[in-house]
Amino acid sequence: MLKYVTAGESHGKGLIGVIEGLPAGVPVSEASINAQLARRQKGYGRGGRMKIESDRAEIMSGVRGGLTLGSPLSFIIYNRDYENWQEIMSPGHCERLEERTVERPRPGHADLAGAMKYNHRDMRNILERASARETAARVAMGSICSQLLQSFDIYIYSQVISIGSISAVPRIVDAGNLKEVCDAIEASPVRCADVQSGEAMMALIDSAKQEGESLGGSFELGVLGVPPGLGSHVSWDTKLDGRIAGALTSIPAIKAVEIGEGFANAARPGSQVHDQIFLNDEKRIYHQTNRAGGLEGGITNGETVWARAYMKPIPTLYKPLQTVNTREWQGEKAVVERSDICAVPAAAVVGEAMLAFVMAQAFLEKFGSDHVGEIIESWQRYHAYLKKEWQWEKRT
Ligand code: EPS
Repeated sequence: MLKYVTAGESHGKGLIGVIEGLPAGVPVSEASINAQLARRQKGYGRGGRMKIESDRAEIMSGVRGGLTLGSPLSFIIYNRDYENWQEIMSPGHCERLEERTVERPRPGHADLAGAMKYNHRDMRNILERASARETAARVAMGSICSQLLQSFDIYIYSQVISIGSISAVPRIVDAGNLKEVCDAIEASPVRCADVQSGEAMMALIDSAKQEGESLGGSFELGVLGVPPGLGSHVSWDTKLDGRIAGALTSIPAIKAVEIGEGFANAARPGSQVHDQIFLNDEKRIYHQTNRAGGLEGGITNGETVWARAYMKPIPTLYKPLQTVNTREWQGEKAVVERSDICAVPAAAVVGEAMLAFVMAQAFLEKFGSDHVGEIIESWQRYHAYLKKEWQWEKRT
């Protein structure tokens, strides 16, 4: 069973990740992890922290000579900002412990609920871990899962489809245009393939900044090259759509997820929702549409798996909201911590990481073994079976 854990506070020494259950023989490089970390740091609307950090993962275990060993893979990403916070965040004696105490919880943040649960009078003890900084470790973890999936020609993409009130028409991504669309997305500071909508999104972020506001939005994620048969209909926790939705809503500020055209489908009659099944010229089975997002009964059906995630605005507002001072017990404005105005483009990269994890987990459940070579054999055998018995063939 593939699993991972992260540790680390936003202004502590660094972020640590441990991944267990990876087979031996997966090509992994620090350079490819770091390329993903750099993508997460970008995005129009990010705050001052990203100017301090230059996130780099150092692999501590589980890889030798560029290949996984089958043992737990661990890595560390040092926080450069720790230099400025040592006397506040040190695990030992803190000279300036009281200096950045948080007692005015931000509505929408974990501050108050976490402080009540763990009995921390200083809510910094909550916000340091609740911070989206933790997602750097997830991106490092996810990039390793992506490297596994790529060995089997399975590719993940993301595109931003809205920021605040500005929406773009998402590009339909397939194997034929994957590179072209992804290049356009990467070139956009808001990860939006439509240049005009991207500019409108950036203008909206500029005005939100001036007004002391923050903004949410939404993004789409897709997985190309997925075989049918990942996940299962048999139990609530084996259904892959549920696992994807759970993984995506675990990303800070993600409050809704739709699989395929989930929201629009709820308003349509069945005949305009369900993807009809055809045979192509080579007598191979396929669905002409993909409103189901590549998942039926919680099982992949061989089409592109796709989902959309919806992010609320970041709870730190430079024009702070009303709250209660929990030391003085009087109404006051919430604390203002340095923050982003909009982090939807970065969240899309984190979404890719979470999706890579869930897909790699499901892939290993189906084809899993201790070594990549055996997985390749198992996948080839399964593909031959699908072709012979079910008229299904992987499209390139
Ligand atoms: C983030 C690091 C944080 C925030 C942001 C994301 O760093 P700092 O608190 O030092 O500015 O910029 O986190 C949040 C918006 C949040 O609400 O936690 C990062 O590395 O992505």
